Amino acid sequence: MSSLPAPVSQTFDPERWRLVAGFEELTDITYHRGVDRTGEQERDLPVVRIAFDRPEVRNAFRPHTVDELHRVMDHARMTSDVAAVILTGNGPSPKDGGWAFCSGGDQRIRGRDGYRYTTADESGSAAQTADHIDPAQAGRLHILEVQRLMRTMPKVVIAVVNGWAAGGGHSLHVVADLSIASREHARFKQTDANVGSFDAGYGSALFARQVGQKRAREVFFLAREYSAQDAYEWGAVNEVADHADVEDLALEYARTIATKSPQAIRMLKFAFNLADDGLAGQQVFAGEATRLAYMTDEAVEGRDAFLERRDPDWSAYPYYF
Ligand code: S0N
Repeated sequence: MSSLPAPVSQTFDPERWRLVAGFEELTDITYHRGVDRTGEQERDLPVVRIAFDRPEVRNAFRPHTVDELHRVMDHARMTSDVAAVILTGNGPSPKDGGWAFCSGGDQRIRGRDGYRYTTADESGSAAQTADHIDPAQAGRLHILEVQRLMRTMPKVVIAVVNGWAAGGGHSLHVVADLSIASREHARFKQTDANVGSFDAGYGSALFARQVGQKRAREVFFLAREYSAQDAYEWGAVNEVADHADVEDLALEYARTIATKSPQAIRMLKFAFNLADDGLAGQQVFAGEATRLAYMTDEAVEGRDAFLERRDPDWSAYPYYF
């Protein structure tokens, strides 16, 4: 039996998780694999937990946070026995006990010319000079790449909103496939227009598809604060749970999803996305359809005919079943 991981959040149960090997050096994110330790042998569960780990700033993300988030999300995407990804925020804040899912982009390091921050600098200070511009990061809104990854990965992403979901953090919950909210601590607020930013993609347009145009415009234009119950009533979250239970509930969702056909879940996710994602959504759906088609005898006949330098014989494959 391996030793238990350090508790990274008050809602985190070390008995249920192990650190993912190769990701020990993360600073802004924690990344764990679900485990079942109830039997003789420790057994991996088909779920990972990704959490923002900057509770002192309500889990705001700086460029380095987004780099790490993208890396672990992509690892989760490629881990073939992972069916679901839980995205949440560690907490509470050591400063004031406040809870956050994510409060969006770290406003201290947002610059007119894009991000002027290098991963070597831990200060997060706004006083960066041209000397410190990292060309690989300047001006990048690469949280949008994370959004696209969440949207296109063939797994179910479950947002556990255990505190503030504000600005770009609100958008991440919108992009997640499912959301669970803490009855006591989840708060929703779209602050983008307060700080001169605007998620004019999924964060607003997909949100409007979820809750309706009038409500979405209210949320963005007025930047009011809303409770878990409000979000539930709009259909923006799937379930409201006691704060102590939100992660258990997410694990239960993940374990249930893992009892379903992986192919069916994947095709359904891409089908749900298709209309809203336009040709990019069609491409993702079509990629899966093509992959399935390659497994048919008909497609094998086409391939073999080419390799054997003969005309394909389609006679066994009807135009109508
Ligand atoms: C979340 C809010 C509502 C919580 O209020 P509460 O509970 O009263 O806590 P505070 O006292 O306000 O906060 C506690 C400490 O945390 C710091 N802090 C909170 N949020 C941020 C943040 N986003 N960036 C930096 N620091 C943050 C507070 O300053 C405080 O620190 P101390 O203890 O030192 O005083 C409330 O905190 C709030 O409204 N936060 C700001 C939310 C916000 O406007 N977020 C940004 C919105 N826009 C985006 O996210 C767009 C994406 C984005 O910015 C971006 C992303 C990638 C690339 C570029 C960009 C870009 O636009 O430039």
